[in-house]
Amino acid sequence: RIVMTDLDGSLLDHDTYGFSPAAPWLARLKKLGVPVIPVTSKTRAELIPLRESLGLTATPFVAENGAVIGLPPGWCHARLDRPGNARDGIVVKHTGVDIGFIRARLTIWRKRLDVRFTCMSELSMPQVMELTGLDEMRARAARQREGSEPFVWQDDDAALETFRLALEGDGLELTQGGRFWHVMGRASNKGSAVEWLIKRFSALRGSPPLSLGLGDGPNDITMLDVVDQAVVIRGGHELQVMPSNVSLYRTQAAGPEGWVEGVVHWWGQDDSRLATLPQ
Ligand code: 2M8
Ligand code: MG
Ligand code: MG
Repeated sequence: RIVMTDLDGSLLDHDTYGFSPAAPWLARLKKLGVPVIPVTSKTRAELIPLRESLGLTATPFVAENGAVIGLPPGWCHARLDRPGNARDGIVVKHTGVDIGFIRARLTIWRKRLDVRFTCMSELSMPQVMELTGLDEMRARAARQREGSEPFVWQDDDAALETFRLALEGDGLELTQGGRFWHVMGRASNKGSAVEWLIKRFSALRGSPPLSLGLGDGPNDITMLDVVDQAVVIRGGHELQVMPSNVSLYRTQAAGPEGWVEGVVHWWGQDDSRLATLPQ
């Protein structure tokens, strides 16, 4: 078995970024050897302290909505991956388009189309902190992007559609998180990254896992479409489009309480049911 989870608004509270209601389940899954994989808009820099506090340093992660995948040593393949050069031995894969190209195209289209938006990299540090509720260290880490740029849209819906078409011609795509729009390479999204990790898991363990996915936002739909069991966690705003997964559960509770509700829905209250589920 394997868990693929969004962080903001799902495993983490939308406002406080706390996860205490989910802590007992994280401990239980760890004890059972079930990998819990963060699949998030957050950056690699943000994930360093977060994976530590969540107790998820031995599992892979998907950062920047799929643009970045990190593999810890236990998930590396002797012939497919070069040894990680970072101190923690993580092998980093960049699946999409470089941030320099993304920012250059955003600047060009803003001028040509005369549309209004502000990128996270253009906001001052106090503005990022104010908008997200992150402290200074975390806000700084959120700005260390490698393959996706968050922005605040300040124009109308029609202009957004024109902007979307323009970016499409550059091989770029938009996706929507809890507070920001994100622009990234068309080949990268949470769903593709999750499929890739499931294949890697299958190659390493000899058989495919039963996968459970949890998320609250439009950017989670591609992920919730490729897992065996899906959970849409109640969020701040109603999803316009629902995942098409037939095994879909929608929670009553939001954030980490909703996360627990979703895990319990599929995998039961107690360890006895969990232990009898297929691997
Ligand atoms: C951004 O991501 C969230 C995901 O839902 C959003 O779009 O609102 C990213 O900039 C991420 O790096 C950051 O940690 C988060 C903070 O709320 O906002
Ligand atoms: Mg979210
Ligand atoms: Mg997210």
